[in-house]
Amino acid sequence: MSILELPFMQGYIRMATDGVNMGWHERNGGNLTYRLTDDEVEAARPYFRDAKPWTDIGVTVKNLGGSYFLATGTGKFLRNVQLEPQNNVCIAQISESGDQYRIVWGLEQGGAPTSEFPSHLMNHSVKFDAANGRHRVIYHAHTPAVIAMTNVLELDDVKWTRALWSAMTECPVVFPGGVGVLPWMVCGGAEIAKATSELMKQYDVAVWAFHGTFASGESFDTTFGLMHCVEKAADIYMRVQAAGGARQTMCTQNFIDIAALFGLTLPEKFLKD
Ligand code: 2HA
Ligand code: ZN
Repeated sequence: MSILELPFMQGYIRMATDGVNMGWHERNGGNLTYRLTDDEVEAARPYFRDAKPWTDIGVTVKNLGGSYFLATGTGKFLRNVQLEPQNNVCIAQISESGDQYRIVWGLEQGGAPTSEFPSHLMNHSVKFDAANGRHRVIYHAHTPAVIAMTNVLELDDVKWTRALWSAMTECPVVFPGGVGVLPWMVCGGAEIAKATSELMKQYDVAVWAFHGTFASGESFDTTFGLMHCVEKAADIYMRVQAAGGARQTMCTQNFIDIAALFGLTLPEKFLKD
């Protein structure tokens, strides 16, 4: 038995590899973090080695104090995660005060968690409260159709949600809360972390203009599926634009009918033609 055989590790590796196969992770693009359950921490603990020194996160995530995260290493290529997980990802423990972390496993050739660790942790923190601890996965990917779309559609939550919902009938079912959109911002810092986590109070998806997509979910399957659905809808939107624009499209009543069928509540602000 090795730590690499534990189901959460297998799920993480599979998701990273699936994202690479989708073409979302050129070079060191994108990153993935997962908050371990208490049982998973106990299963992994025998493989922990001498912890690295405590390091400032740069933000404070009080409600995540004592949690453990499986995280991509900064500068690491997601395509290498499958081949050498121990050198490309790490498990980081958050201090009880929520302002520091230390590596307890992985990155055996050195390194630190993803440059987007502050963003990931702030979003885990917001989602921990917003979803009563159910959300465990935060995923950032360089999704080409979404990035292309940030060049053509006004960077507005309502315009984007309507455009994506209208692209494909499944969309309002998969992300009934809609999507939030951020203007271009410097990546990797506390500012983009704060702005994204503001959006994540109401959305499970945030679009970063000219950069990519940020998604939060309960499991590897649902979070990957969410990213996939948003990117596919953006791709359909861009194909329609390339074909000269929509001649007909779904309307508000269609969304209301879908919501009724699936027992969903769609925010009012997205229900205006
Ligand atoms: O991990 O994607 O946003 C590299 C990035 C930074
Ligand atoms: Zn990125």
